[in-house]
Amino acid sequence: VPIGAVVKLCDSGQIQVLDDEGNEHWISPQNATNIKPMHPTSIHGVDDMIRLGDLNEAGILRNLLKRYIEHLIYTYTGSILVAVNPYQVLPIYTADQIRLYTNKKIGEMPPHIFAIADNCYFNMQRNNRDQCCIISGESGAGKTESTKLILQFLAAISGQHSWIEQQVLEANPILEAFGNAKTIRNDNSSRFGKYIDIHFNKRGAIEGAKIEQYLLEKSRVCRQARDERNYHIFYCMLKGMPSDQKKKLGLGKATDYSYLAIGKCTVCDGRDDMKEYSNIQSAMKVLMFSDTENWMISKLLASILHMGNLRYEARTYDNLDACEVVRSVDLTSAATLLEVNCKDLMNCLTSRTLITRGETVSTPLSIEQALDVRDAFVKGIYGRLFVWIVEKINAAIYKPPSHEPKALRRSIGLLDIFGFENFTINSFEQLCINFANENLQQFFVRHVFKLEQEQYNLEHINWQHIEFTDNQDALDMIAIKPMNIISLIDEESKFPKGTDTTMLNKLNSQHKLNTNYIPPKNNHETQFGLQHFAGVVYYETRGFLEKNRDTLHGDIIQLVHSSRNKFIKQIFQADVAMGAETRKRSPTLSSQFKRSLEQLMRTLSVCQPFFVRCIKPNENKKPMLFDRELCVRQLRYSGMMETIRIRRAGYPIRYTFVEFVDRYRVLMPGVKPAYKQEDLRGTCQRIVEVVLGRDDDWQMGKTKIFLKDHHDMLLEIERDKAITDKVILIQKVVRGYK
Ligand code: AD9
Ligand code: MG
Repeated sequence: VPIGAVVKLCDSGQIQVLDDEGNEHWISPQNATNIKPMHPTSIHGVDDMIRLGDLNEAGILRNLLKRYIEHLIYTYTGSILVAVNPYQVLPIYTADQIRLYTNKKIGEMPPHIFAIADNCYFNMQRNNRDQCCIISGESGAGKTESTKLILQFLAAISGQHSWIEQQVLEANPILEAFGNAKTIRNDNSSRFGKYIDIHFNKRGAIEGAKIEQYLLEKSRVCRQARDERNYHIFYCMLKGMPSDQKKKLGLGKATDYSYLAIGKCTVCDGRDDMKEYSNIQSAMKVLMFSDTENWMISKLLASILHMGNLRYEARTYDNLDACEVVRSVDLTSAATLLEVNCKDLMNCLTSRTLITRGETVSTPLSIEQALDVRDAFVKGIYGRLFVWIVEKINAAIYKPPSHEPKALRRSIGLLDIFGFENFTINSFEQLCINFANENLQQFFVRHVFKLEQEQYNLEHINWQHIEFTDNQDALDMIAIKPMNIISLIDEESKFPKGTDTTMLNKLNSQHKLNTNYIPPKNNHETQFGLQHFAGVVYYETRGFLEKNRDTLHGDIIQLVHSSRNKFIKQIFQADVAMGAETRKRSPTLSSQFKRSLEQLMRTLSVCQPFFVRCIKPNENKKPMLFDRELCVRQLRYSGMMETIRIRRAGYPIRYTFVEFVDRYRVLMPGVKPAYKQEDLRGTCQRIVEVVLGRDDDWQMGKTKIFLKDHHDMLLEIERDKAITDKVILIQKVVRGYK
């Protein structure tokens, strides 16, 4: 990637330059041909990249770098916000800043996440339409922080300081405690996706919200990679819970538990688990978790930790591999907390009941099988607990529409999912995460490139087609076309004899010719690769089917059924009610996930979207470090070049003639409302010509007028003025009569 530099000295043909990263170079005349002068806009940078003179990768990159160094982390591309993670607390989120950004047009103030939030809010009211904010970027890029900032802004300008606003805000610490964890990419990585829909009443005040969650990474409860942690809540509980309570639960410190110490990392720099615990506790109070419920949750968490410490010994019965749980405090503690019979728990964890020809027989499990059963049980508990917690939060914050007609209620949805991931070893979870990101990318591509250009063509305006990279093919292969990857995995999961190997074979034979599929190099390899929009990821297939099936065997459900712990029974209620046969046929994880993503995409497609593109400046979680290679890669795959090009050439603001005349006729005295107009198109044109000038770059289509973002700002400012003038005039008239 070329770098920007300033000439310092010219000496006998040699040039000395200082580059953007502060390094000095001497350049000889032979090499000087590689040097290009910079466009004046690039030297100091621009806050909207559509005004960039050097519209090439190097120019874009330099613009972001230049601004980043000055702590200007936000940059527009039209109304799309690019946010580079500062990895430090900047003084730009104060109450004063909120006030400064309230009720402003995009472009009136320097780029800011608050401007996006303000515009969402304004658009919701102006257009009387639901809005959504799609926040994308890879793991650690800043999606979750951006989401919180938008939420904070919306709560502030909705302006009631009400209980419900506080509840909506306090949902976050709870969700993060149970659903976020330290990974090598991000110390507070979201291991689930969420869509928060915030509801506003007709006066624009927050009246409630609803949270949708997607696919928590359950495997983390039992296993973490090196230098990673389990979910925050475990460490917080062990650090923050009063000792008498801990004693009742038989708890010690984090390093005592194998589920918490596998990653060899039980503390996280910059996080105070003890303080977090008290924050979580108070948030739970705000969201109406009762003391009993809270205690029940702690009991389940503790039982998980005890179960993780169980030790097994191998045995052989009748030449069959079998095992036993070594009797220990952990075993009795787990049984006590789960309120089940200790012997039953032990049986469940070491054998399974099979029904053959109407007879029930108990077969022993090998150590490996037994460990799998235990882990499945633990994941089952944690996953259901998480779902319960989200439901509990929704019960507090979600208010079904009252008798007011539905049209009076509007919403802003914030989408914050797990970002694109590529680890050394990637599994089923990463496939789901990356599949979700492909979906979001397609939503972006569709909205910014496809639908946009379709409109221009339909309306017959002057337009030069802009090429873009479409990830539809990859998405088709993963989840859309017949025999797609997800459906093959699913089919194999339902097939009783299916194994990870037979699944891989099927993927290979079906997709080996697809350019987006990378088959294993030989028969021994268990990985396949996919070319995602954000790069190639290799997936390790071992364990795929098990994770996708996500079933608990009947003995475990039976055990839960026998428990005297009402809470665990409640979170397993649906499973207990189901019965063995239905349970076997219950939908797999990937099919559930696929369905919920489709639902999400439908929801988003009826909203007016805003896009925030988060960029991760370095892999070290460090401030002021701008890794140019890393950044350019993200800009490239997110289609930033093409986005700037289309936003620069395009007309993101559109009104039908009726809408336009009715909104802006105040700008031209004597213009009648649209319904009284005969020549709407002509009137429209007259208004724009007067306000924006005949030669400016706007266009009249067949049924709509096409404008630039800055036109919108200008028109709105003029309109505000005109209305204020009118009000003043009316006041004067009224006073004059007195
Ligand atoms: V993941 O896909 O959930 O793994 P995110 O959500 O994109 O990821 P997150 O918002 O959690 O990333 O940001 C990572 C870290 O960067 C945060 O914990 C902060 O320490 C840091 N960050 C991000 N944005 C900001 C910001 N605007 N100001 C200060 C920030 N720090
Ligand atoms: Mg996140």
